Amino acid sequence: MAIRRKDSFLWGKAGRRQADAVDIHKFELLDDIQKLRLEINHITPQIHPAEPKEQNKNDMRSRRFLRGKKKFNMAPKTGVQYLVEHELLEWRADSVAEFLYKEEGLNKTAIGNFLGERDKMHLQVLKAFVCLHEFSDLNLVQALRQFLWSFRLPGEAQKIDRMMEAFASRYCECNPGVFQSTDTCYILSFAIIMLNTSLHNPNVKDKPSLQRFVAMNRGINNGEDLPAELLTKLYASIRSEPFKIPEDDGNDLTLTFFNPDREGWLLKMGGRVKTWKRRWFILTDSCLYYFEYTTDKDPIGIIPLENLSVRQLQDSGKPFCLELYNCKGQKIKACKTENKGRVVQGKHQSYRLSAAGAAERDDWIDAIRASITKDPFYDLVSLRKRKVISNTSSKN
Ligand code: 4IP
Repeated sequence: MAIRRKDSFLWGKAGRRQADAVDIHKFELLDDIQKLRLEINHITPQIHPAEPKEQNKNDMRSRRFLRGKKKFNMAPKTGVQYLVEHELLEWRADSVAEFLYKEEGLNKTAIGNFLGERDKMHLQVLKAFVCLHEFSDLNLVQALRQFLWSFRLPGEAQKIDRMMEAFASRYCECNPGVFQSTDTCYILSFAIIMLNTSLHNPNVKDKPSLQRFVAMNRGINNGEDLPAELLTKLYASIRSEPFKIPEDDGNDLTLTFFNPDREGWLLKMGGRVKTWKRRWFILTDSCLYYFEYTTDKDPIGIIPLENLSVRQLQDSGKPFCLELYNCKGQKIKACKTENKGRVVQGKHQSYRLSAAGAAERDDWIDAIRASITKDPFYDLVSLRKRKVISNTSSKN
């Protein structure tokens, strides 16, 4: 019994020691837990707000990117400028070109307008954009289908000229040996576009035959004929399927490509009294209309552009001037509404206009020229044909 008591005493002591050790360990653990808890509490505010911050940053970027795209669709240059300013796009030709080529939701008319600008950077972007197209082993019609679907050609002849030139260079680069020169590719591309219009526009009654298409393209390969099989294949492809044009509003490519409508503020000098008036000009249907306000329904004056020419002009009073004049030196046939509402003949020997900047002036000149020219298609192509022919005859 005594032993048992002693044992139990001994056991009790050891047990208590063990229990104490457990207690100490327990307190140590609790202490650690508490410390950890405090540490976590201390760190948590630093971790948690960081997530929404990051999240907010990303949300903000996405919102700005979307806003930039919307701006681009309304005014391409402003949109790109906005994206660049917010570091969402690099102001490098290849980055901008990739954005135009790959980004979803961009308006193809806006892309065309942006690519058509003529300053150095835009020309580089156009080049980089065209280089993103892979035309290797495609025939010319296939390549044109791809190219003409990637943006909408703007209305101005000079812009179309630059774009088709870039296209022809790229096609020849991807398919060496098919044509003897870029000019050949350029001329044939236009011939194909015209063929498309003639074959698929219901207003064109006289549909060109394959023979006529072949005849039209005689001698365009630096004085030589292109292989008949090639022309036959291209003709058949266009006949079986017209070009698909972005935001298609009909098959008439002459209309689709040449709608040089333009509007904007210009200063106009009076006919007899030489005062400058700010007027809202609209260019459409080979006529220039001017209004006092953008919202006016009736124009003050109408200038039919038939038989007129346009040129840049230095004026001591105003910068960035252009002039509409009659090549034969005659008075310009135009009409205007007088104060009392009477329509009278205009009294201008020439119309002197002043734009807000040099680029704007040049764009007006281009647009007016494109509108004056009856068929800019033919003008562009005949210019190249003359070049090819004169090159060939100077070699012989
Ligand atoms: C007027 O000068 C305005 O410039 C007119 O422009 C112009 O007519 C008149 O030319 C010119 O005399 P004042 O207002 O200083 O008198 P707008 O019609 O745009 O107001 P045009 O033919 O340019 O429209 P004449 O040629 O009508 O005198």
